[in-house]
Amino acid sequence: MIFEKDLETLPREKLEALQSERLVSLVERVHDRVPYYKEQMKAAGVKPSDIKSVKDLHKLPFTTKEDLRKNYPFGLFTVPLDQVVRVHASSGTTGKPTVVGYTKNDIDTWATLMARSLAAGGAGPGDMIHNSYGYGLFTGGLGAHYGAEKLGATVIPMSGGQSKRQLMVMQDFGSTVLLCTPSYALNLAEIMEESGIDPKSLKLKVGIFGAEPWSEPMRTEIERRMDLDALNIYGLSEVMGPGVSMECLEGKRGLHVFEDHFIAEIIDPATGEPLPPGETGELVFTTITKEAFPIIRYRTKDITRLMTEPCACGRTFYRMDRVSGRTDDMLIIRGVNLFPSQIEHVLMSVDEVEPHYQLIVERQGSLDTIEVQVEVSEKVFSDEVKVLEGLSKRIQKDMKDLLGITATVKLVEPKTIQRSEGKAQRVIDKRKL
Ligand code: DLL
Repeated sequence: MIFEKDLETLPREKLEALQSERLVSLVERVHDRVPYYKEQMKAAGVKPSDIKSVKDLHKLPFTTKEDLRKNYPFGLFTVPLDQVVRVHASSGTTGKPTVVGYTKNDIDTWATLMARSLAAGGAGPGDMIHNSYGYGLFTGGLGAHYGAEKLGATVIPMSGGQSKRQLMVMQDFGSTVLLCTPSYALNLAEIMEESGIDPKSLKLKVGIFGAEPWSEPMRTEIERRMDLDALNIYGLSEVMGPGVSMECLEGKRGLHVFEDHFIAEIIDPATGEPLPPGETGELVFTTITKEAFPIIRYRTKDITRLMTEPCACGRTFYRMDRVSGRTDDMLIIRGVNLFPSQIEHVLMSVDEVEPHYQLIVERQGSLDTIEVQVEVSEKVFSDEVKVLEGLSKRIQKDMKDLLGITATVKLVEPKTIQRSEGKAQRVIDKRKL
């Protein structure tokens, strides 16, 4: 189902004209209202009148997480606080969080885009939306919640955690759509198996999973264990929250970017130069309809590429490929650049291991080393030492052959790696940088 058919299927020329019109007015607005943007534009030698269409976007300076921190908490808001009806903040593992604000209209736009996302996953009125994204300052819970209501579906505001209770509700209320992180979905699948719940006895038909990187084999694993279609949803607080882009059931490959609200660019993270469609680099967003907290050329640090091929669903919005990792999560192991999701990809193709893993990164001298800890099943774990050694050697060889890295592989007992209830922590970084 397409929630806003006219907009989601706009011919590209019309879409680009709409983007241009919205961009021009946005640039004037932030220039006039936010001293920070005015200074940045002055320093870059750009005037609002230089921006006449999307083609001029590259003239504008980037905004980074650092810039948001410098203006903490409300310095980049473009409306007075009495027009801000909600704030959210991203967790941020270091330093202050980044704070974002929404006007009434922003909340409504967000709900609409989340409704579009749910509809792209086949949901509609009559669906029981089981929302296990965390409620609170994190945008996942409330963002999805308002979208489900806007769609006219029934929302079950579960939030994360209390997994047994989640399963009880799923069974008793007849949840049809599951919203959570892919790592939590896997956790729920495991508890389902332990509790003897047959996924076929549930009404779940689709899962809308995001907020962290995951791989294609992980999709297959979750689909098999939960008996549903697993779709990818992407978003970030600085740009809005969940619902910036979403996969559709028809394509199930790449996430349609809601381009009437966000302009996506891919840049070379090292030089900042824009890259053509199809090339992989850092994703950059400009929001063109937000009122309280618009953002210009925000460097997401997420690595992906844009796909311009038409999609079977009829939406004209370009798709972004699944995010393979973040520039700041990239590991450099003896000169080889690597994202945790690539390791996930390799591990998932080994039958004897479970999809629970953790990467321990340490520094010996001037070199980074990596240990891949991965769980094996009870049956495999009780095998002879020789068999286990053979298996870890084989995985080590796969890592070398497929990724070019030398990693130590440690097979660990079932259930020893911490299960996630939200965003999984895959990397334990022991380097004292
Ligand atoms: O994670 C918003 C969200 C909630 C998205 C629920 C989807 C579902 P933040 O906490 O600000 O916002 O984190 C944003 O999470 O820059 C990516 O690095 C990562 N991320 C989000 N979705 C995906 C995804 C929410 N589908 C950061 N695949 C982003 C990979 C994702 N990474």
